Amino acid sequence: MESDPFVWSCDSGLGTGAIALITIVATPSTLDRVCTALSNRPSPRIGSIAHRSFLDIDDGLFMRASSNMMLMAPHGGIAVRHKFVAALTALGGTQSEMAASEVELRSRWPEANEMVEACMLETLSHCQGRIAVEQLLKQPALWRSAKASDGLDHHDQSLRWLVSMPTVVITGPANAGKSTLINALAGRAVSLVSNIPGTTRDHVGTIVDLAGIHAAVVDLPGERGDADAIETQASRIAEEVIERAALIVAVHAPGQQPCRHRACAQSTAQTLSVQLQADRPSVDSKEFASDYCISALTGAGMIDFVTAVKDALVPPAALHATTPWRFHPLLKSWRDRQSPTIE
Ligand SMILES: Nc1nc2c(ncn2[C@@H]2O[C@H](COP(=O)(O)OP(=O)(O)OP(=O)(O)O)[C@@H](O)[C@H]2O)c(=O)[nH]1
Ligand SMILES: [Mg+2]
Repeated sequence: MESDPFVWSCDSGLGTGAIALITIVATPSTLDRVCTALSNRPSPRIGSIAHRSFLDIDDGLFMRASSNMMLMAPHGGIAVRHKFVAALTALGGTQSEMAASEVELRSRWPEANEMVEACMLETLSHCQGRIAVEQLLKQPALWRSAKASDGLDHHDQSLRWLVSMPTVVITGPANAGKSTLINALAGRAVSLVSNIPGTTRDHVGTIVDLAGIHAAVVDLPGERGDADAIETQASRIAEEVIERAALIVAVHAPGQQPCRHRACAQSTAQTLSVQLQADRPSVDSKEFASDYCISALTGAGMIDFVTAVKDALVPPAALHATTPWRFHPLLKSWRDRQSPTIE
């Protein structure tokens, strides 16, 4: 009957307290086996909580957090805890030094040799983009060779858009060429293009690979003085999108006055100003200063512009760092235990 070993941890610590919080991480069948041995009934359904009597000594809550994790809250007194720990040990359980969240992560990635590898595999499973993958693959070696004096927070902010997709908004006056630009970036027709001002009446977004970094690029409706009720409503939604933006691309066409949503002025996001339609001859083209002058129609200047967007989202210096990057929230507590003197 002693099969399929499992790990458990006491997240409330092993001192006495009103309630002990014990977490078991195991396969679903082992969770059922352990639960039945303790309380004569299998584990509660995923996401549910059951009040159980157990070991003929106490009663308390059994909570099924996920397919392979169950939390139990028996009385925290010495006698109950001792009986509980003895029962778990007899059933094949090993107490883990790690926090329950770490145990669960390791159980999801059994092929990982260490915490940082499990964090890397977990993050790789949901991040996108060539640069994110390259940076993550470098991390186990960087963490292994890191000295305790190496700062941990240094690159967290700079590299955050590699693991959490940034929003890049394109904003500017009607007819500037915003929809033409998003279509060129996406390499397909995402947004309607026409020479009628006000063609884009609501925001349109798509995920774009910007020189190796994936971003949600959003084409906002153009700003016009004579907006109708629907456009005014769309403009309010656009302001909310701007508030969430990691980067604002403020565009205008030759001869147009650059204008921005009110939210742009309040935003702390970095802004790139861009003159579009650079292929069109215009006496006014130098009138308003811009960081970039490009043509989405001919492709002129597009490579430099896309590189600038990528660099604004993730500074190149951070990509060449030789100190570790805390790309997963569990790495902080894990590292603290490895090197108690750090920070
Ligand atoms: N020559 C030239 N024309 C362009 C370029 N980009 C856009 N246009 C033209 O400019 C007009 C407006 O383009 P859109 O992309 O619809 O402009 P928009 O900023 O999205 O306009 P709204 O949706 O009304 O705010 C269309 O006739 C496009 O063909 C460009 O790079 N060069
Ligand atoms: Mg448009």
